Amino acid sequence: MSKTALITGASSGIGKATAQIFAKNAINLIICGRRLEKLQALKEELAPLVKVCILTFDVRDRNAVKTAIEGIPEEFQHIDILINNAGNAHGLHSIQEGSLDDWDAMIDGNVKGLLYVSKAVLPQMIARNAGFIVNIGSIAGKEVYPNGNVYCASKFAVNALNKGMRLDLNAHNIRVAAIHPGLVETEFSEVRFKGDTERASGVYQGYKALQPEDIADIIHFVVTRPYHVNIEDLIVYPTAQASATIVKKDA
Ligand code: NDP
Ligand code: 8X3
Repeated sequence: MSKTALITGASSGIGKATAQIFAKNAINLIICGRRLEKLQALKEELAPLVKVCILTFDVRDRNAVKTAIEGIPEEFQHIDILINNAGNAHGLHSIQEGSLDDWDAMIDGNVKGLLYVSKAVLPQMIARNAGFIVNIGSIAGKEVYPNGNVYCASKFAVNALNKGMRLDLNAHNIRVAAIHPGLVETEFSEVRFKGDTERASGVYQGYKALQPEDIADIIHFVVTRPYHVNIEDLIVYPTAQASATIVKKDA
């Protein structure tokens, strides 16, 4: 029987690439995000391959998350795989200069949003005694870097929640895994630098950054292992990157 995956943050970057590789491998999709037009274009692209359902909600809005997921059409209600991917960094400032709005966006989106979505999806996985949750963390959840403060804190929280879910869901036969990428060339830096495309593209210049497809490929590998295999924690860097702050760039 074909599987169904719910992917948050499917309108761009890692989430979109994951939807694309899942579709090529016959996994039906529930694609989520706030930008409906991006999700519609993705649905148009992938609908010839698999069944696709669009959900638009802001992961920070607990009622919107609950309503959207409870309202999923019948044929998509059996969710085998949840990819908790939605998230972003907002700003790159010292703790004394950071903005409260940016902090709220990161804690509410990256941490509370992941919790709201998981809470809404879990009951049917627990009822079936099966399921797979993949949490997209970051190397920022393993190492704090200068001016990363609150984004790093949000991803350290994802790292802790991954472990917490793994412990609590063990009795329910549910697999839980985290993937922690280093620098991936997506809209991430454009969001972090609030539309400053020059500064954003500079982040990925002078070396070969990871591409969203690289992470999507790994996510697909992780979720297609035999059921008794759980790859719990993976850190993925571009070859040019040795730590959050050490990147070998062309002179
Ligand atoms: P993108 O900015 O390309 O994609 C982010 C996705 O998250 C978009 O689809 C966006 O959809 C969605 N999203 C963001 N905030 C919300 C929200 N409040 N409600 C609903 N959806 C939201 O970045 P990436 O693909 O790079 O990021 C995906 C994940 O990977 C994030 O969790 C990020 O922290 C993590 N990551 C990224 C790295 C990188 O270097 N790029 C490295 C390590 C981890 P929309 O705007 O339509 O709502
Ligand atoms: C994204 C990677 O190094 O910008 O999580 O935090 S980094």
